[in-house]
Amino acid sequence: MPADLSAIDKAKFVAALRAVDHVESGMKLGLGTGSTAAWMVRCLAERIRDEGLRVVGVPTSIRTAELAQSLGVPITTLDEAGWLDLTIDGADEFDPELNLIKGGGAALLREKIVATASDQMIVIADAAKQVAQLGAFPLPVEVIPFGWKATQAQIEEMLVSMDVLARDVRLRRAGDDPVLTDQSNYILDLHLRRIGNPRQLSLVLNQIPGVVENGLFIDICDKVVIGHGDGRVQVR
Ligand code: ABF
Repeated sequence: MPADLSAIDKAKFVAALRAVDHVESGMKLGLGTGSTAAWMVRCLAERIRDEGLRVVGVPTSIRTAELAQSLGVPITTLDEAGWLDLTIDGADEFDPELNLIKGGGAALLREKIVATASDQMIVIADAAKQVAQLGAFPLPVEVIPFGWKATQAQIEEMLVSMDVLARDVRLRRAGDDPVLTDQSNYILDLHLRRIGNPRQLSLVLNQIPGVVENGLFIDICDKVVIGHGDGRVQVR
């Protein structure tokens, strides 16, 4: 274990390390995005260097691709790889049914495409990501820039019609500019506090013209590896 890790980084590292134990030579992997997934890429790189592990990864973001390349983890495209054996990725929240909110890193579209093109998805997360009910984390929704304000208005109307209390629906900005995803789309963050029926909300959101994808991952995650600041690991 790297020295001088903060408690949160130790939690992320031990979760990543345990998840990488599931990786075998010959596997085609989905490589997640975010700081926890970055530890996973580093752990993979170490096994490739120390054990000669033979794997290829499909990155879920440009930044994960750059990290993997810098560390000598072979990467390819999803079209080249076809079906994947295992995707390892982070999450912003997970509930008792292992449903997730993802997209805090604005990578949810590629993450969902890669995760659903895999035999198995393992989420790696620090214990703070565990919730009884999804929604405290603002739900990211990827929308095309064309007519985004109309899309936002339709989302707000839909939430009212579903009696979903929306404190706010906000365009994600970096300074004054909208955040652009790797697909050059925008992200709207839905501040809902709690989501009573995530399955229904996910289905309805994606029917709204202009919505590309949302950050609810329903029935996609097979296992969550939970890291704790004291080095303990739990598997759900
Ligand atoms: C990515 O990892 C995003 O979908 C999610 O928002 C993020 C979690 O980031 P971190 O591991 O840095 O907490 O998959």
